[in-house]
Amino acid sequence: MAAIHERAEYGIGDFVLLQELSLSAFMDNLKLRFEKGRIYTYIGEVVVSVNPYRPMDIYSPSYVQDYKDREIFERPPHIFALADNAHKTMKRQARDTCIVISGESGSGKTEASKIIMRYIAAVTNVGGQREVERVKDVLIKSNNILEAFGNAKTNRNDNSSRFGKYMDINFDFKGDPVGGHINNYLLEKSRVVHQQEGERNFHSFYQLLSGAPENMLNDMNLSRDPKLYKFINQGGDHKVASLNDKQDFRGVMDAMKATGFSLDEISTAWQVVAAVIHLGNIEFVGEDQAAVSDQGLSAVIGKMLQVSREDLEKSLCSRVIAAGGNVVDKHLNVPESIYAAQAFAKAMYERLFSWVVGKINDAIDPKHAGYVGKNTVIGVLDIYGFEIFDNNSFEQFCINYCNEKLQQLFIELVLKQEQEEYMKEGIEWQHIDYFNNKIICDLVELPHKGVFAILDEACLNVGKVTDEVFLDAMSQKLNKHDRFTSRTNNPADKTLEHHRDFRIKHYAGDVTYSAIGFIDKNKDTLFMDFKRLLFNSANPVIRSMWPDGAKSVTETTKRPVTAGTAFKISMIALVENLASKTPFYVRCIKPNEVKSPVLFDDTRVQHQVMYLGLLENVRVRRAGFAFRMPYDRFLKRYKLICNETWPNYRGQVIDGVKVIINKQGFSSDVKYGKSKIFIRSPQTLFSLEQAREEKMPSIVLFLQRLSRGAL
Ligand code: AD9
Ligand code: MG
Repeated sequence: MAAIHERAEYGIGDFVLLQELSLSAFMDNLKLRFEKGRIYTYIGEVVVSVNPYRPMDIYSPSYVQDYKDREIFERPPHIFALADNAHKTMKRQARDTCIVISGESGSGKTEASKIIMRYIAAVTNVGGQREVERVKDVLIKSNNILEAFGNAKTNRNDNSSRFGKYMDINFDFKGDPVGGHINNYLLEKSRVVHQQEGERNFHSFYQLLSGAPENMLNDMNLSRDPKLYKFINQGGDHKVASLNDKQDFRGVMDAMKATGFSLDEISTAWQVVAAVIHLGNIEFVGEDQAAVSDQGLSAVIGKMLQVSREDLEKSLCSRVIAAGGNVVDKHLNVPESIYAAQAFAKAMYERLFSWVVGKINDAIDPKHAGYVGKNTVIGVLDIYGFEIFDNNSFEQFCINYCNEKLQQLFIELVLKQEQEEYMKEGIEWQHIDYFNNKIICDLVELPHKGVFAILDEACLNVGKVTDEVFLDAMSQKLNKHDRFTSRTNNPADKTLEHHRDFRIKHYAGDVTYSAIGFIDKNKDTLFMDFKRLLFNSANPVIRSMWPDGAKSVTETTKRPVTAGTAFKISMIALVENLASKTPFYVRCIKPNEVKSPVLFDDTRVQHQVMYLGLLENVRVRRAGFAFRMPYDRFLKRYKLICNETWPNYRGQVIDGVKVIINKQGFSSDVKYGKSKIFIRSPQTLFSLEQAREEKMPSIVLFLQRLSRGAL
């Protein structure tokens, strides 16, 4: 209905209202709206958002006021309306809600999540309680910190989230935020040691080098030039036009202080970042037994981590192992030491990131804020989008699996919700077919025969644990699966260039993965030596990041859960959590590959519209009943089009609604539910709205005369 509040030149504000539903009609409308700067369009209550790639003047306080406490159809489509709806539902019905933001890399998910958080912050705490203000401040500023340590420039997005984030915001009974909690998912830590051409390491590295004061860098023996450091110079040019590393460094420092990080904690965080940078430049010499070639460099790393140079070098060049009850030192050769140094750098950074998330969680823990009463939550999910790179590895596999899970949830909930609403209101329901991507989720996650299970099994192999073994096992077990291909299964397929490639037909497109590195990344082993080294650091903050370093060498430990399985478990839990809440959806679309504010790439957009199932979404809304509205709202809105109900109807609300419908001749197009009227066709709604528009001038005149006392 939102379209009615906009001029026709902006297209239709709700796809449900398209005169005739076809892919081309959908595309034309989306394109027209994008070109007119209307980036939001509804499908019922779902918000479709097209990345404008330019600052938009639609988030100011006056817009906030426009959307506050309004119904979704009262104003032009906006993500504020969705945020308001989620907040209202949570507050009025004391129900947990969640906002699921999906779309491919660079489509605007993270921006959407920040806009939603800022809206919620703007409309709450009118009483100005200090603690609530603090919580809101931390919630918003935490984004700076998380993005610094968890985002990076990729070839898809200058500010790409390289971790998944689910944030619960807790509200008290008045609807004010009193705390929150962040769950983070699988940081892409391989980036710490390796970047593809055109990409960067995490922002934090460049922020430190550009933004840290001279004396701080001197203390860290660092130069300002990222080109000098191997772990952060592999992608080529490190300058990103859309980012200001120097300024962002200051922003992160302020945010850390506001969040309650102590000065010691802040400097430790940057020392770990510095240690990782230096670790990238360490080199090893020696025949069978590796030794660090530049002891000056290991001394600097030791200083950063507050461990002795000797202990550090020992951890890099040897391994303590328990053999037959004896504890022995096993020397590493040069390749093994290089491998160890990389594993160490990745693990250090990952621990740092989790520790940062933990600190933010401490600061926003509702209990910490003294809040112990019952509270409801709004969960906001902003997770890495579906991605296809030139070279896709274990990380892309996990990220794309995650997107499959979310798509599956969308399918289930959108259908489930409709079905439940009809049942609740006692209305018959008509089924619409979807492409169901469950088959792909199963391909990845099923016990024994899914990719993760096959991978785990390959990792357990004694002796020949290689990526080839894993690929062979997949080729055998998934031979019949029409969503899986490898060279073994399909030798004629020349698109699988490398014999170690395999391809999955995802709901969002075909992705060719290289099996190289899957075993290693899945096992994710870090020698105990490093854990122990940092557990014994003289710096208590570093020690606190490595509590598991306390174990003794001979202590037998259970085989740790593999990275893939851990990810799978966390995704299943996430989906269960989301399914238990009332969901709201933002479907983000990337208009082009070149970050242009004016280019609408039809082919790319059409592809996204198709795989996101947006057309089916509209069909579901239309096949049943395109519109539903509580009786009281309906009467209030349309009573002016009927003499019997204007200016006031004295009987039961539902009877008033029936009078209007019968008078207009629409009785065959509606059904009366328990609390709402259901309108089947958009045309009926058009006519009602038109009748209302036509009546408006005379009503306005009537009201004016009334106020002048002329009546
Ligand atoms: V990824 O999966 O994390 O790689 P996102 O999160 O979907 O991706 P992001 O929100 O980071 O994409 O958006 C990419 C860029 O698009 C932003 O850095 C902005 O420059 C631009 N963008 C996105 N949404 C908006 C908006 N509503 N207004 C203005 C926007 N610019
Ligand atoms: Mg993002």
